[in-house]
Amino acid sequence: MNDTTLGRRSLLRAGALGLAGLGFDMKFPAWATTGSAGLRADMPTLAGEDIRLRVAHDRFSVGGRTGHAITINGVLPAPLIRLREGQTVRLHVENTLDEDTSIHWHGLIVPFQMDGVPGISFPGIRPGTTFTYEFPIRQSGTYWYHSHSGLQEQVGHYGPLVIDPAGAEPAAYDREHVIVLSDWTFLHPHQVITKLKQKDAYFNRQKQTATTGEMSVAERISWSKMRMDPADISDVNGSTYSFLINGHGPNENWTGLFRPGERVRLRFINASAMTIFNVRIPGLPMTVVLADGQPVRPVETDEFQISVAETYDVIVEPTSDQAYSLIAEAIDRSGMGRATLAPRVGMTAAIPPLRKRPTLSMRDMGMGGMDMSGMDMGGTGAPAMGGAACPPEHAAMGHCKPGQPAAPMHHGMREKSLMPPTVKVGVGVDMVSAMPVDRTGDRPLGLEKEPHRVLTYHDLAPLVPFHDKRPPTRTIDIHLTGNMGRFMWSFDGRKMNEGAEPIRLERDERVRVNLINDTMMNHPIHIHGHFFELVTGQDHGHPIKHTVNVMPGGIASFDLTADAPGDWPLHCHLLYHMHAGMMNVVKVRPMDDGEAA
Ligand SMILES: [Cu+2]
Repeated sequence: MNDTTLGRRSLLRAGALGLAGLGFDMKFPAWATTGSAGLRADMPTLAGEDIRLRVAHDRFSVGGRTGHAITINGVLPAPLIRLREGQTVRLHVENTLDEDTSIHWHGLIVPFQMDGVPGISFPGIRPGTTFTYEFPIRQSGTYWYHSHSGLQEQVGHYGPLVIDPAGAEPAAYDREHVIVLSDWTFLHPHQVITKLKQKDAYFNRQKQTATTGEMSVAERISWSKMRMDPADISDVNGSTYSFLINGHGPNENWTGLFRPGERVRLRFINASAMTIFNVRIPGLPMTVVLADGQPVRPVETDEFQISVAETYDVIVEPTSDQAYSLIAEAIDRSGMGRATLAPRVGMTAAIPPLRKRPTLSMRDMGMGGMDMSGMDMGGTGAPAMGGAACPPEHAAMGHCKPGQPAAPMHHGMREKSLMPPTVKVGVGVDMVSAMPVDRTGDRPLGLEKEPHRVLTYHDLAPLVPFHDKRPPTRTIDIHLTGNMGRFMWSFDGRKMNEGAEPIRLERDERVRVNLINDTMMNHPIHIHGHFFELVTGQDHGHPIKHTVNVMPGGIASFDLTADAPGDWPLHCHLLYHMHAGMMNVVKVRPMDDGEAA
């Protein structure tokens, strides 16, 4: 069975169930209601200086089934919070659950006590209590907010946050829609974890057999010798997930309205727990104007990949009186989110079938710099690669290309002697990238051969250059490590909850951080309280981001100005990876009162 039939069949099945069997009324915020005319001044929205949010147990329905959810003010996604740069806001969060909760303001520059991470920034919000966050708004753009407690984010505890600039809007538009992408499962999140730990690739039901796929016999033998599966793209996928757009499943077909000739701004937020999406609107080019809330030089594309926790703002200009399908295809092609942009409710456009499932390449295995012919898969490694990352003195020149290997060498995937002594090599580290390379200019996984334009990080140029022009004075290597079979994830082989040493930064220090992915999965790495410059080596400058997707077997480097004193999480934003321990704390000292680390 190919992916197309799978996709069509599940769509038909869900369609037959329809919405008739729901049994209760779904409540959506106005902006997320189908047929929305977009964000308008007369729309009820959460704005002003005092905002009340109530976290509660709730129910959520999609595809004819209803399950347990945790919602904010009774809606999923949570309400849109709309603020203005320069204001101060007080957010009163009431916890009606029987467990602790929290809200983290993703991408917002706040005092660290207001960052909302239990055990790091504050104690959390106890059941039956209200916590008031208060902070000045020092930025503008598209952001979001979500629980940082347990696995609540998986069951609906997330919503969009838009900040209007104090001055002129960098991108002119006539109408705007918020597009929140997410993944929903009727399994309890703890059941998801149990299944992930019990069986390697439990949710991956698209396994490549000996008789299918495009791989040669030699390639298949290589993969099986390495005890790895090139179809392991996502840990949790469409076999359990419904992919939602603004809280609506594909058949509910959330529709956003436009008038032909308008410039329509779409604020994409990937609020998924685990799903990286490929986004396209067939027939309609998209001009990217913001990435992670920060303005970029407008760049036109036909498709972009949005990793978990990233945001992209795009402008589209539909000129004719027709509908367009908005497609958010899961990275492993196990399903899609689908919505429609149309001049009138009820209009639809063709839905492209799911494309062919991608498989991992040698580059994804961390052998990016190697000559593939003559590869020794057995694992007789010669260590001493060194110099994988850019020396900081090259950073300011903007020509740095981290991760270029010196020469082709023969390594195995499990040659742990390649790891530097700073990495703890135990059962939690099951593979090593022998030759990791900078992949920030690569097309994202699975989009390598698409005939149309595909956005890469190299296409992103900041509209306003980063304020700190100093070259970094120190380099920190962080290895993204894991044991896929046992679902263990960590930085440098040490899990957060097993006493990983915090990363200590001097206040106002400028550091180069090299994220070296020793696993075969994408990891969206996010730092709280700061934006960084993603080192792309492009003459047009380095984009300013809060989250970077580090490709399998790849290196991504960023330059950070440690200007926010406090304790800040640095973690993989795949919820179950973070939960498994792929997280650490960055301590920036001294504090204002002189407190050292
Ligand atoms: Cu991860």
